[in-house]
Amino acid sequence: MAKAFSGIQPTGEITLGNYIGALRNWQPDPGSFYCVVDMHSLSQPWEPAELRENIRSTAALLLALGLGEGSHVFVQSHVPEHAELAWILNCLGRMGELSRMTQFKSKGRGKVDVSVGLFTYPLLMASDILLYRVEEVPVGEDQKQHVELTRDMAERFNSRFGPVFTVPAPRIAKLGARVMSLRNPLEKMSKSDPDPNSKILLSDGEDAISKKIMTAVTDSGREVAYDPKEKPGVSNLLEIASILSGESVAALAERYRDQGYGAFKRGVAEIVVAAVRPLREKVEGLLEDPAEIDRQLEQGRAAAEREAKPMLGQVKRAIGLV
Ligand code: AQP
Repeated sequence: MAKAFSGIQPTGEITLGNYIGALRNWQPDPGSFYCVVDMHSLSQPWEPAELRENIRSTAALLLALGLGEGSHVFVQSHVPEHAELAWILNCLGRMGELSRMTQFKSKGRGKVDVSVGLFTYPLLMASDILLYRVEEVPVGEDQKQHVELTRDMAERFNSRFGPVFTVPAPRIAKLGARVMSLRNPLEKMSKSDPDPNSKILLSDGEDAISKKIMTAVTDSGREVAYDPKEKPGVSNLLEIASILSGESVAALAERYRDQGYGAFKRGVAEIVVAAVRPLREKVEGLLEDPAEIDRQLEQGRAAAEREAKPMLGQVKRAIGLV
């Protein structure tokens, strides 16, 4: 199995989009590292108490997925090498390439009242990845451009200072790489979306999930068919149901074709509830044992430090700081 690194921001409660697009593809492997990237969440306004809570619940989720056993789970700010390498990459990255990042364009471009961190965070992300000599970065479609920037940074560094970094590649699933908002199927489902009905949270109970899916925006007509251009709402629900049930999109569309949107949505809700419930219960159980969470995070931190420290040392020697 290829060594992988990936991270998730504790910017809010984790959504089904995060799960389908990213977390589900994170494999436990002794050479892989998965991270709660808490420093990234400082790039947008935050509340300290909420952030503290979100770091803990996000870490509990990664541990509930079993990633702390076969691989390593840690919190980014516990390993200071991330911030140190980020400064070095800030001095090697270019304004022009960062200005082309679509996430910055959609969240901050043209506004003066946004943080400098929102502009430079792709270089912190590059540091996160490059410290661990990994080959793959399993992410959703929205992060592909940032992984490509990471590749560019690694190649530029290696050609100027010698072969220090492994050049990683994004790993993006064919289906579910961009789960869409339930309220606007032309926008991605986002944990920071203020509309609670736009997103399914992994902490949602059966009633909340059913209500959100039953009120999801669908398309005109009543035929259930997979057509992301003409029927983005129905196609989004078909993709979600297919990934979580293992049944093909074609088979699901065929079954519900003439049953109307009501019956289709009830079927999707059942599939989502069955997938989310065991995960939610595991997370709730873990959150009752904060000492166990801390113990596993400390193990993850120590493993991460063993990789990150010598890597940063090598970088410093290569660029002339040591
Ligand atoms: N809607 C989505 N569909 C598929 N994958 C998604 N991801 C996020 N939203 C979707 C993937 O989840 C991983 C962790 O995301 P992140 O914490 O880095 O934040 P993000 O990419 O900025 O997405 P969010 O969840 O919408 O956060 P906010 O609201 O803070 O911007 C990534 O691999 C991402 O691709």
